[in-house]
Amino acid sequence: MTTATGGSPQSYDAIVIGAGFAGLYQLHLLRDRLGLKTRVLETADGVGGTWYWNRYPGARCDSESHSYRYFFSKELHESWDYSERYPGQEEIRAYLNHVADKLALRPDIQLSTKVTAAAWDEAAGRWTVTTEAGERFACQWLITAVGCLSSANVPNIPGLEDFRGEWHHTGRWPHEGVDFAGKRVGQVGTGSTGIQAVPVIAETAGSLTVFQRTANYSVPARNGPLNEQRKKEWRDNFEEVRKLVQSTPNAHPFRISTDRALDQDEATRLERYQKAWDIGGLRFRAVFHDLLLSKEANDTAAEFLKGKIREIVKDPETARILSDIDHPYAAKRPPIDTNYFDTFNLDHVSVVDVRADPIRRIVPEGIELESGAVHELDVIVFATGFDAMTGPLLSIDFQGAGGRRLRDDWAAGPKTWVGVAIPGYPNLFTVTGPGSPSVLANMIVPIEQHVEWIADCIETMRREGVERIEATPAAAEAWMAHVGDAANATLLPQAGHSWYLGANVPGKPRVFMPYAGGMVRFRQICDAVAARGYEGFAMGAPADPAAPPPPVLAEMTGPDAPPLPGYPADARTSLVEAPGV
Ligand code: NA7
Repeated sequence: MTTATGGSPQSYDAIVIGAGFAGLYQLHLLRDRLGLKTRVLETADGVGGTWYWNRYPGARCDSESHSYRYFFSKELHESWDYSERYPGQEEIRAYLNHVADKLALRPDIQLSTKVTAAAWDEAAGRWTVTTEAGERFACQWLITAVGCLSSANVPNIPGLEDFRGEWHHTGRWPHEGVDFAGKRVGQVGTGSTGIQAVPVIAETAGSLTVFQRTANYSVPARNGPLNEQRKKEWRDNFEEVRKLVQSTPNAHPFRISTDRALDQDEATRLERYQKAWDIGGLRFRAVFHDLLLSKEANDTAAEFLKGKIREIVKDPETARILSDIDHPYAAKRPPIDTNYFDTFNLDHVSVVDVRADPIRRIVPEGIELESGAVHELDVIVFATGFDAMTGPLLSIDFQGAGGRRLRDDWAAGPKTWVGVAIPGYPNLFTVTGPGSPSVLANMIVPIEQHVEWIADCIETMRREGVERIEATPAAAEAWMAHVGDAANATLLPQAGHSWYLGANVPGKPRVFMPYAGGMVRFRQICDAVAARGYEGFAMGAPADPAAPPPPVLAEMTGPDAPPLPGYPADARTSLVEAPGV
């Protein structure tokens, strides 16, 4: 392959950034359906996206394996079985490698290539994409498939550079693994990742100290192997599972009950919670319809789950710290686990409440708290999450029409039209960008929907001879207002420190980023946008800054919105039919 570090850039119809679930499928559609000369640029030296990087102990998907796979091809579906109820990191990576081979995608994927900048050339009507190595690519369409959770958030704790031991962030885990045997390990962070990692690290560590800033709920995953009959069932029921995940608001393969917690007597409620606890996983969220809509309803689930922590954890002070949870259940992403709380019953595992006694700094020997206490450590694991949703996009220096910069345009928070397009950035599409249901859903379903919508849009442009497309500022303003309204109709913003709001990254604007209106509604809105000739977009000319908001949004979300397919007629009167996890 020739490269161009000076002179003319290599020319493509489309460049896709990222080779995870989104990038692989986008390449397949653009190349094999539309016949576009397409190239995928990927930082890593393998495909897999988030599943390439997140190799920390216990890394596993919280979506059930029969739903965490592509649904666009029955043949592809039938060519792969997962082995467990929830797929582990290595198996998902193996699946994506299998897909890359099966669809012969590799020749058009350039690995070890980090995109650092992309600039729109108005005269040429093309993007110029620049990599860290100085290669340049030109393309008419630029698609980001960079994921929502790929910019690791290593907290800026003073003294880290002086630490004598080793430290790792879970999202940038060494490929050769980390040997914890007999070592004093400290883990910072108790989100979904930390909760998965604790029991596995504890298996070999000499001691494990968990530094908890915010206590968290967790429901047992009840993971286990799938027997041959189950595998066959998932293979044979492709159409049913596909229909199901495309019809639920959170794109998981189970329905959210239409019953309300507050309509039940206490005994029935507890029985339902216990049953869901026994079944395990994110299904707990689906027991009642009103869990994310009413604080009073949520309190009943929260109390049940806190009671479980106190029941499992033997030491009363440890149980108190772990169950001292300050936010409604599922207002932050609800973790699921394998033996998380039980692990604190082991003699060599302890929790430190760093809300009560915050981390002051890192010293050569370990972690020092405000009280002056020093925890001596050989290894620090940062399970401290990500600069979510905007981080991966803003790590690239996007320069749009007239030299405007995305970092400036999003200084007060991201703005997209239906999660896929940004005013001022023509012919740029963002798969699961801010404003997409993305992380509030089983990611595969929004990814497939976006990727297909983008391919359809480009196909339409080519058919109609339209060279340029750009979201209007009014459409993005209206969409982000709607994203805010959808979140505010739920308890989601009540977890003030969640990464949904950007609150986990100091200085990041607090804007609720994912769309909480549900995947079914979202798909319906996107379909209407396309069917009405791409409303909210300027086709073939720069967007008019004075253009009014697109009527499609008000019509699809207002009181006269069409019913949601498969839902009761009155569902349309509620902005949030039933939000995602
Ligand atoms: P999360 O959910 O953002 O969790 C990060 C954890 O790290 C959380 O407990 C944070 O506490 C904690 N944290 C972050 N910075 C610090 C500092 N400086 N000191 C102490 N504790 C800190 O990330 P995950 O990787 O677990 O999960 C991300 C998503 O990946 C997950 O939701 C799935 O969708 C997959 P805080 O709550 O901010 O007080």
